[in-house]
Amino acid sequence: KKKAWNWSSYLEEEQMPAAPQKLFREYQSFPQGRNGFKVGMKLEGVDPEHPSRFCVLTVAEVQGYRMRLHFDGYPEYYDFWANADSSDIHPVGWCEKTSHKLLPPKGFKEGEFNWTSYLKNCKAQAAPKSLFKTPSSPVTPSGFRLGMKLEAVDKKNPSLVCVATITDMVENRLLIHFDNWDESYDYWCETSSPYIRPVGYCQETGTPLTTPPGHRDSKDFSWEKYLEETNSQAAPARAFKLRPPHGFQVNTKLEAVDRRNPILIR
Ligand code: MLY
Repeated sequence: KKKAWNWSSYLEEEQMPAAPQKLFREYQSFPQGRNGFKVGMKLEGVDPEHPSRFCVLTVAEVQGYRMRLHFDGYPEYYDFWANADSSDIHPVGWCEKTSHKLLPPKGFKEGEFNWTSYLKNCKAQAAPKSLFKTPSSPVTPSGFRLGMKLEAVDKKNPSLVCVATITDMVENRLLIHFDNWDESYDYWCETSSPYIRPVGYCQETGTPLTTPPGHRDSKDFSWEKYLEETNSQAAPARAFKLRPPHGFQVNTKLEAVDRRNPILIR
C-alpha cells in the first residue's frame, strides 16, 4: 500500500536538504507572509494584457505575498497573479486623482461608473491605501515627458528595436507604446531600463530600426522628418541612463540560460 507523500521522508530518500528558512525573506513565507489584502477587497490596476488600461479589480485569492486579481464583471480566466507590492496596483480613487481613465466593470457605460455607489451596491470594501506600495524615492523629474519619442526593444519580439512613444507616466515609470501598433505590445519600464534608447541609437550602432507600419518612409526613415510630421519631440539623450560600452563582440561565445526552457525543477 502506498504511503502518503510527505516532505521529510522525501528529502531523506533523496538525501537532499530543504532550502533553509533563513534564505527566505519574511514576505516569502507562506501562509504567514505579511499581506494585508483580503479576498473581496477592490482596487484599481493595470491589465497585464493591455498595460495601458487601468481596470476595476477584486482580490479573488491570497497566497502569502501574492494574490489573484479578478476583473469585475469578466470571466475568471482573465484573473492574474500579482505581488502585494506591485507597482501596477493602486487604491480606489487613484485613477481619478492622477487623471487616468478607469475602465469600469463589464456592463457599465463610460461615465456611468462611480466607486462610492459601486462599493455600496456590492457591499464591498476598498483595499486600504496603507496596503499599497508607496513610491520609495521622491519622484525626481527624469527629463522624460509624455509624447516624447524614442527607440525601444519590442519585448514580445526582442530582436526588434522600434520607433516608440511615451504614452503614460506613473511615478518613475514610463509606458512604452510602439507607433502604429496596437497597445498589446505596450509595456511599463523604469527610466533606467536597458530596453529604451535615445533617438538615433540604431543609426549610431548600425542596428536596424523597425519603423512604424504604414509609414511611407520605411526604406529611408528619417527621425528628423518623422518628428516634424508627428509634431513631437525626441526624449533627450541625457534622460537615458548611459551604460559604458559592454565589450561583447559579434560571435563572442558564452553560456546562457534558455528562458523558454529553463531547467525543470522536479
Ligand atoms: N510577427 C509580428 C511582429 C510584430 C512586431 C510588433 N512590434 C514591432 C511592436 C507581427 O507581425 O504580428
